[in-house]
Amino acid sequence: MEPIQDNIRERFPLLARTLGAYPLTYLDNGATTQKPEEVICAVERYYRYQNANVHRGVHTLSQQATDAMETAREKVRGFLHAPSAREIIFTRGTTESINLVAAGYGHLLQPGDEILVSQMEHHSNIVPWQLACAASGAHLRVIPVTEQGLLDETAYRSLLTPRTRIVAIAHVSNVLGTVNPIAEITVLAHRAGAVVVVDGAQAVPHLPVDVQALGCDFYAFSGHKMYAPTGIGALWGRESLLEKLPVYQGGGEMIGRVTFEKTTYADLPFRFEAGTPNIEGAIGLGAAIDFMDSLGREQIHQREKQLMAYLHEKMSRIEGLTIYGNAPEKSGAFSFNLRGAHPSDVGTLLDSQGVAVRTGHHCAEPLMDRYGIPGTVRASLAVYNTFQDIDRLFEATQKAREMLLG
Ligand code: C6P
Repeated sequence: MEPIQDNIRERFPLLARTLGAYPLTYLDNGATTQKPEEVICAVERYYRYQNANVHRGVHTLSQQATDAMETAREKVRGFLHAPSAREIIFTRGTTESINLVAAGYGHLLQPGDEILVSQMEHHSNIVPWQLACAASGAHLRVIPVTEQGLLDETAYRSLLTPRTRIVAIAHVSNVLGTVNPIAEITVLAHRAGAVVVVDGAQAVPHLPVDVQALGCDFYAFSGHKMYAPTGIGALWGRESLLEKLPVYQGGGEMIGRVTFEKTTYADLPFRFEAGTPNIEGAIGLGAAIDFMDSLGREQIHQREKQLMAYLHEKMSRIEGLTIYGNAPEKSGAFSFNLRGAHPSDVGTLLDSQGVAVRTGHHCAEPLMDRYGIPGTVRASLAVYNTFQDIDRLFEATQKAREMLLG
């Protein structure tokens, strides 16, 4: 496949916007990406020509909508290289996917069991496990992060015991950009008898992901960070584990037979999809997967790798700039602070120059505590970013520095 060119930007209508006198430099892709024509058109097409509820009607429209949704499920299966589409559950996104697993384990865990999370987790991969601990009497244990922004592997090994039932870990950190070695983490966790739940929110937009090669047990992600609409995402789970997981929500779609005395549940994956699903979201997600496949997942990875290397090299030239996260394998997120300046002041001054970044704790407060900082400025990449975007970030940061620090 051909390397991706800068003209990929033309497929994203929003990127043509200007902000005042400045062209938009969109570097907040870790929060959400812009959407290509293909995705916008797929959603529009659904509403113009296909809209109907799914899995319910015998009429033609309903069958077509059902086919479109199930085709999208198959695309997600292929996207993750999962063995079966029965293992793909549509959710609102990463947060709901992790809550679904954690709520189930809240019923299965015993007092004294342990759940391991890392210090670099997003709140979405902490709070659901705290709730599972509260429900079950299990304990949360934390794998520390090194100064460089890596998981402390020695600590991880010593935290793994026969009491460990779950290891819940980000594939890629939304703050540090660190790519965690999921395959190795999983081998060790399985040896201890634990299941591995991976938060893939910041990985799927950037890296080819193969859940069978990773060996993990659950994998969660959101569509909106990978060019799809908001409000849709998926959970992949190993069929043998999903079969044993208590249901998450009750309602229509998820049942086999309901009487007042007893309700039986539908087969996988529908037993975890109560209520009318986000049909247009699923179709949009399918279109986003087609879009990424048309570029090549490896080509996306290679392009962003070059951008990340340039980002590091260029921003390191700024005096008084601290970079958080210096892992050898890093993807998506680039966090920094200017010595003596508050991150939100820097972010506001960047915005006034047309550069959109995120500032604050990035829903990773324990990680901020680890570094003793209130927050960072975070530039995060997508496939449509260019070297010129990084030059603009560099110049705007230099200017912000002069304005704030003289
Ligand atoms: N991080 C960011 O700017 P949802 O909101 O469910 O789509 O994704 C939650 C989530 C879970 N894990 C990780 C690693 C994430 O980065 C996110 C979302 C955004 O970093 C918004 S806080």
